[in-house]
Amino acid sequence: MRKILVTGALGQIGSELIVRLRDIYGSDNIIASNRRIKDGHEELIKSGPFEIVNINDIIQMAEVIDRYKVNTIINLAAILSAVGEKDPMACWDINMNGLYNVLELGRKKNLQIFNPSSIAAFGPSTPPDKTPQDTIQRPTTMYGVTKVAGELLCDYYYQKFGVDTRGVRFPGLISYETLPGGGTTDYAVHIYYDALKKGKYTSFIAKGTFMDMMYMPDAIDSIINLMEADPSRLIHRNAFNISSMSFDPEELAASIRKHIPDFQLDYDVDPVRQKIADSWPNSLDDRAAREEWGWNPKYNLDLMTEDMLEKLKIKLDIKD
Ligand code: AKB
Repeated sequence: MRKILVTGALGQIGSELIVRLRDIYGSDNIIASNRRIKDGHEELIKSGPFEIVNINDIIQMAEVIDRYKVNTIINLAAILSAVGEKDPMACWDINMNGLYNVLELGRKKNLQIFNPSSIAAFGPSTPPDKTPQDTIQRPTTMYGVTKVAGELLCDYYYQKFGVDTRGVRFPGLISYETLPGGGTTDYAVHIYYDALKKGKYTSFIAKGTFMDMMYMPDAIDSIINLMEADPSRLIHRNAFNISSMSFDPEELAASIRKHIPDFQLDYDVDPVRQKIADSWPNSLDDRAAREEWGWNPKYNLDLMTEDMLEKLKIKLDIKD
């Protein structure tokens, strides 16, 4: 029986992953954790075990792992790209020193570990279109540096100590439950809120900037399917390219206009986030994930837009 500790559980991914994991494995077997309580997550906190855990405190983490007999960690605690550029040292501390603690506990206590990487693990010298699974990785953000180093560290713990580490390179993730916290791809979430609330959106990412994106239900499936995959089929383990769509702000706006015909998009480009976006690939080649563990996303841009608008209308209490 799995006993899973999820770090960063009150973030954009965690808040939806916890619900799915509790459905599949049983509420008592999923220990949600976060470094602090955040408003708006009362229901999640009450729906099963919840602990305050700081991944930089290995003693605190070890105590929680022992108390609940945890055998799996899904490590979602991280600082994202835009915030990482404002405070690179904090980004390194949480993303790398925190991961090191997670891996050390994995080694000492024989745990399976999922640690997400990102399209940010690539940089301006990476082939930008249909970026291969194995290619040049010279990122130019601190977040990207921690993601490449994290991929390598997870590989090392598998090869040297046999720790069952696994991970994917997430693209921009779009969801309606919890807002993303300080990434470059966040515009693709904010646009849906403003489309419904104001009928217009000012994008901080420029027209013509293509990035890979994914709807949250597919991202959640990727974590669960990879963790459950037959290990003998995994060649890459820690850094699978996964992708379900690639678009620029104009294509996203066109998809929204199929439901809100008067929706207006204009631009006030943020040079910091634009520079980050320009350093990332336009689209990834995800054949290794498809071949090694059956990655097969369900949502394309229009299916995602339809569902996002429908769910957000309910959440924001917007009547037709
Ligand atoms: C970010 O924009 O920083 C994240 C990511 C692509 O990893 N959404």
